[in-house]
Amino acid sequence: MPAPWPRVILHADMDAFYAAVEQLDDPRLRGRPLLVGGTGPRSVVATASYEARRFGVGSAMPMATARRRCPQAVVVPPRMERYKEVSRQVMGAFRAFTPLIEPLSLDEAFLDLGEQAPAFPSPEALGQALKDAVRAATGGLTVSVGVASTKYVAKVASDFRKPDGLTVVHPTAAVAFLAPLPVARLWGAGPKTVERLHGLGLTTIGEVAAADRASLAAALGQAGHHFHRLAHADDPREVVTEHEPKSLSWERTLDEDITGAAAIRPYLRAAADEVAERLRRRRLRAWGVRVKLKTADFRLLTRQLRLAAPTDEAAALHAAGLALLAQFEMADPVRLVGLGGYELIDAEAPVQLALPLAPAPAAEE
Ligand code: TTP
Ligand code: MG
Repeated sequence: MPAPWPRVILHADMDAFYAAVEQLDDPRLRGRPLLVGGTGPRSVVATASYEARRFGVGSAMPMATARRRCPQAVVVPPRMERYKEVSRQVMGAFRAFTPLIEPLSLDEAFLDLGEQAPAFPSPEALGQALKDAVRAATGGLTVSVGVASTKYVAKVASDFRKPDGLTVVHPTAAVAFLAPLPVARLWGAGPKTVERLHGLGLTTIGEVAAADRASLAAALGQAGHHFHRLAHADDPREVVTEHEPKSLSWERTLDEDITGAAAIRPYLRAAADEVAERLRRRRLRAWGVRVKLKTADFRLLTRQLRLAAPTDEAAALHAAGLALLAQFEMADPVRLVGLGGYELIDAEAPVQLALPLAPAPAAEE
């Protein structure tokens, strides 16, 4: 991955999510206009398949209107439990890339690839790998992905070529990427803001970027500063995960460079023993296992996976380490080997949850 990326942030958003799940589960619905929603007089469309969107129907439209515009559409009621299940598969696929995930809804999340990004040859390869992982985890669903160095630009980018899109915006190209887009694409700009911006003669994001910040602030208050910064692709917001990522790892810089999986394996054994012992000492278990290699020319390569169950056992960490090792291309000499556990949880927690409720003491006179 080329160096000039201060941060590598992905935004991923499933395509026509509820409708796509229905088409996945029922092949007869594939390729057809489909509306997901109720059919009562006050029902609205939750989402429409892309085949139906051509007829000008979409989310939040009254179902009656949508059916008038697209009478040939099949209408199916939502199955939330199933969408939640697929959402877990999708988020699980994301988690194999990074523990730094900020889900925004069932079908959408930010990912901060930080440490993991150097393992990919290019941002395009990274985005494609994420799309492939989602397709594999769900049995065939597509996701649109934006790759950028800020959350805002990544979000706009994921929407840029929907469905099944992949848009990479290099940090140096971000301002030019945003410039021709309408001001409604400024994050946080609702209809009122859009009207005010239009009133100032500003219809594109580029025009907002070129506008005088003081007059924007005079017209819009604090929001004026905010939109001016966004228009300059300036968005320092971090990807916020639910729990702080903690990890425990072991790594060694070797006295001599080594080459090939056979030479690396003994270090993974030692690392697994050490990490397991430290996990047990702190009463923690790891959901994730990561293997890190640094090549003789100082490239940092990582592979990680999420276990079926959290562990503090050396054998499980070692097995995961070996599986991860097999995913590297082992041609180059290596100067550092590491293995870590991440996404750590309290070892006691699941045990306590599994305990049956203590029976209430029998009342005795
Ligand atoms: P979105 O990601 O906004 O829409 P989408 O996935 O259907 O289509 P795309 O991203 O390709 O444009 O929302 C995700 C799901 O949330 C959507 O499938 C249905 C549900 N939803 C509603 O129930 N009501 C709504 O008004 C919206 C916008 C979404
Ligand atoms: Mg979506």
